[in-house]
Amino acid sequence: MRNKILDLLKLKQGEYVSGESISDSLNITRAGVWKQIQGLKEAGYDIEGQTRRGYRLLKTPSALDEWALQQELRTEALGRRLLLFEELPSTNDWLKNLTPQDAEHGTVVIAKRQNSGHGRMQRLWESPQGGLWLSILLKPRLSLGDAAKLTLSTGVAMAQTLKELYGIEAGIKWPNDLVYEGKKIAGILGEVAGEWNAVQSLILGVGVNANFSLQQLSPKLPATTLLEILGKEINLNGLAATFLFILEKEIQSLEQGDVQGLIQRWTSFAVGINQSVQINRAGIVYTGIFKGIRENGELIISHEGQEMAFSSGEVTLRAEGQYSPN
Ligand code: BT5
Repeated sequence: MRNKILDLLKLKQGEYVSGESISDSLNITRAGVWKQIQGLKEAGYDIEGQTRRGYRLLKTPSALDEWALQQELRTEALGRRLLLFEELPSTNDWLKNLTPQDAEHGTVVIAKRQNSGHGRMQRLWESPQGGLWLSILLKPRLSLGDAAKLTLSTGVAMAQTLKELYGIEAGIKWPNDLVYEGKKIAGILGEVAGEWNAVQSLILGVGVNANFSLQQLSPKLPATTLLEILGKEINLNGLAATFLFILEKEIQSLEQGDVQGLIQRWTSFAVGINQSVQINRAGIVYTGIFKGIRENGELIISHEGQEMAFSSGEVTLRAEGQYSPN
């Protein structure tokens, strides 16, 4: 009902729709219409009501809202099936638990908060209200090796989104943390659902610290939020929609085989290129110059005149004055 009323108001955007015509179209009482409108206002919709003219929609909410997000979506597949929850343990886990018949390409699930959000290696991901905690289920037309590159695409898409929407120049810290002035603003988690050969589903989870203050996070975390940077709340529906749009373009370009383009864009956002870094592999520390990444996502350093490559599961990367995850 709520969404039907919004559809009616949208049809006449900017103009008044009488309570009577809403009640006639949807077969509910005038009091019922009024109640629904109050509910919408409480959800952050700016709806003006005038006694004789009716209602008009002035603004959609900046808090997460399914209808408002759908209006902003410009994608072909991503988010066309969209689920929004008040709270979930983890949006990645929710998609992982879908039955294969339900695992539709492009499904997006968002939670307003997570009580058991996680990062790589089951590290805890703090997910208070006001953030964007979103996961996407993909069945990309890619080999397993190329599908693994989608976490790189996700980092690029988020860095581009933050730049385009807010002018924030976030960097990508290998393998795929998004950092701003050395502090983590977003994290990405790519996981394969079930047996890769049997199911071929990839889950991309992204968490963005958006409309909440640093006090909502553990005090020692080297983190920041969009609210801290911008000093004001952003429209979470716009953030999600723009990110999905840019990510879809990245996925399409990878499906067309443009790995080089992805590596270039990733490198243009990478933090620490051509700088001295320390890599810790199983307790042994290698110092070298960070040269970039290989097509398979491995990090390359030049160490005592030789190139060395490291994969993300096995090492941590540190650079002077730079954020280091754990
Ligand atoms: C990540 O892991 O950065 C991936 C985070 C992915 C979160 C999204 S939210 C939607 C979806 N559903 C999920 O359950 N997960 C995904 P990693 O690189 O392992 O970093 C984890 C580390 O980041 C933690 O050990 C903390 O040190 C730090 N951390 C935790 N919460 C943070 C936050 N909100 N902001 C910044 N840093 C945080």
